Amino acid sequence: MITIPAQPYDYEIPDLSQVALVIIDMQRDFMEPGGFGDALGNDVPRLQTIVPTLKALLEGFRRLSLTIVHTLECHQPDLSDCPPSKIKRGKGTLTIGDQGPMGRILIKGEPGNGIIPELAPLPGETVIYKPGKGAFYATPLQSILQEKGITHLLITGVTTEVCVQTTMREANDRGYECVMVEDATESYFPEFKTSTLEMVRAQGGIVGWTASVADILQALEQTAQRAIAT
Ligand code: TIU
Repeated sequence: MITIPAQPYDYEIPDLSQVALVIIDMQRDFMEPGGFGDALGNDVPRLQTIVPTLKALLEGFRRLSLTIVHTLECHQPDLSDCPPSKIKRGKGTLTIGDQGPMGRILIKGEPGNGIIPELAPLPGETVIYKPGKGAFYATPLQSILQEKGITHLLITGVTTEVCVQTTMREANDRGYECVMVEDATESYFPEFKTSTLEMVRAQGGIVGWTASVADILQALEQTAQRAIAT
């Protein structure tokens, strides 16, 4: 059993084989000027603060050969998977499918839709392309997790109260034991990040737990070292 200090109480994982790191939408479209987040009028550079901590967690998972899932919010070039309501929403300077400085906004395969180079997936890591905010809607994520025997998810990425929270709620309803990683998720609105973390762990962990990268890494690495020693 792996025990991670967390809120509202310790989080336990029966075995390292059962946990996955889920990295939500660390894409240029949300992280850099000229992308979708910027077109919606957001303070885009503030998302950069989590890159070093999230990278440390990703590298820890790679060192321990644990399961890693990356997601990207994107649409087909013909927008056949994008509801008209989503295209109309926001009244930003550019909308989904429009040509921007990094290619077409939120379109799969465009330069601006890719994951930032610091966190680029490696071969063997699962990559989920998702048309919605949640990572389970219209994707093979649940069947992939079932096939791998994953029951516990450490959820990270951007933005805390949109795609990260939606994914965590979808996962919780599907029976996964979820942690939202406090210093590996960020929002354009600092108060929304704080509120989301509080909402998740209120009422005895109604949606799950929150924990820090340092506490997670320490617990996972101690367990792996114990396994080597025995
Ligand atoms: N706008 C915003 O905060 N987020 C999104 O549109 N997508 C994700 O959170 N990935």
